Amino acid sequence: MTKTALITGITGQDGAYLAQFLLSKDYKVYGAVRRTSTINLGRLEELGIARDVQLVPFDLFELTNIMRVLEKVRPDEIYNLAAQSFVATSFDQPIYTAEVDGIAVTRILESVRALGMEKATRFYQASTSEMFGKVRAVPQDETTPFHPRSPYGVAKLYGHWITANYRESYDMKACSGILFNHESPLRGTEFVTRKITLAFARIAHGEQELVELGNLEAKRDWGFAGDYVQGMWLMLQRDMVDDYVLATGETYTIRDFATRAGAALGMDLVWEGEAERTLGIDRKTGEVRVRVNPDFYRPAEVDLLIGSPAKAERELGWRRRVNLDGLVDMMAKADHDRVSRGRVLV
Ligand code: NDP
Ligand code: GDR
Repeated sequence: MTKTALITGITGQDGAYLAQFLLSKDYKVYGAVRRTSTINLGRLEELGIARDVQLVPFDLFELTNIMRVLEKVRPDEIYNLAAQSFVATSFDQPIYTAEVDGIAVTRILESVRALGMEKATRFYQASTSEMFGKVRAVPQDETTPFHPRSPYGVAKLYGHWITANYRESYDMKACSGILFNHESPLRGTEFVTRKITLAFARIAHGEQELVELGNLEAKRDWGFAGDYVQGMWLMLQRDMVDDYVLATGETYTIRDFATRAGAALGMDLVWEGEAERTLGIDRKTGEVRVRVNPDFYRPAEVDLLIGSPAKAERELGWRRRVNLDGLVDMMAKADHDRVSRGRVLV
């Protein structure tokens, strides 16, 4: 029988890949979208699925609206991916971030319960490695204590625990995926990986002179978003739902990522500002100028993320297929190609 899924955040990176994956499994896919003057369908269009999903107006602040949508759609599975997802912005908009990434999760869970749908509807919450924050263990897994370092991480921790609370209190099939950074050609341009690949592509085409970055020494465990959305689905298919880490088990600095992105386009880098001083790299040889601008530093940083996907591999049979070089190559070439064609997804 055809299953029905409701995805919040369907216009974002993960929402688009998840919708594509669920459609390939014959799901009827509803996308919950907030009303804006122009709905951002760029990613769904790029994947060629904009017409295959049913969009429903949905506001995370409006309980009555959430209830009406759930009553109409009656989803077998809800994937709550909508969020103010940019860590840096959460320092400037901490209260808004708490509402959207934290309290709104309760609005959805409470709506499911109030409608008596808790036995029929499964719920996935998009939790994050940002909840680990300050390094307490390496690698981080489902047993590692949390110590978030941003308003985003704190808000997501609330969403994480309220999901566990509804599972334990009301026997709901609700779980969280604790996902480490995952990227793709559909990544937002404010995140460091895509900021780098897009800037390098523009520099290669003479459209930009240099790129300014913040902390080059932070380490991240980067995977491919297409692999991670499959893990979300696997989590909701279990009889006993549970929380899982999805990660690659490898970690690299921002500087490593930039160097590899340059190599993917056959370009050497010139490091300027703080980077030149601290790295002692010869300025004269490169073609791409990377300047460190402290304006991009965060009030508190997460220095090292590296996750263990062992539980997901063992219990869900989840495997990531794309490694860092594959990911960098995919993103660098996609942006190079887009800039060549004058069609950049931003
Ligand atoms: P994106 O930033 O690409 O997408 C965010 C989505 O949330 C968009 O569809 C956006 O809609 C929607 N949204 C934002 N604010 C609101 C709001 N106030 N009301 C309704 N919808 C809103 O994020 P990703 O796809 O990368 O991430 C998906 C989820 O996974 C997020 O919850 C994120 O925090 C979490 N996560 C992501 C990781 C990653 O590495 N990508 C890792 C771990 C967790 P619009 O198009 O209208 O702006
Ligand atoms: P992150 O991703 O904060 O890990 O959150 P982001 O790409 O924004 O930052 C990663 C690291 O790079 C450093 N950095 C810069 N970051 C940005 N954005 N721009 C820069 O110029 C820059 N220079 C250095 C940052 O300081 C940081 O250390 C992402 C989001 O998708 C979250 O929603 C998700 O929960 C986590 O990943 C897991």
